[in-house]
Amino acid sequence: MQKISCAAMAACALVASAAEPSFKTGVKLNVGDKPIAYEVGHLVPAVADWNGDGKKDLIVGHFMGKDGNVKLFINSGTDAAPVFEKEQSLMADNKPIRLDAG
Ligand SMILES: [Ca+2]
Repeated sequence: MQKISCAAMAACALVASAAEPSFKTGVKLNVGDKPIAYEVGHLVPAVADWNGDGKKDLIVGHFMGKDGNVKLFINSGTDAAPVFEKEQSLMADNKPIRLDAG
């Protein structure tokens, strides 16, 4: 069994039914040639077309202790071969969004 670091983003393709799921080996998601990873904390990924250009972007909640924030990685590639741009902090009222953990 191959382990994937919990602090690094990885994508796995579902290759069976939801009733009997089976996954292909995960691949790390990169910005440029560097994996999307954080030294500490828990990552909660979601995929959505954030900017409405028809390509799926990556949104990541990053929780550390009692605090968390939300990062956005815009996809400038395609859905089949995404190219994620440098992270942006999601903002509200000109401040990074902060989330309470728990
Ligand atoms: Ca998009």
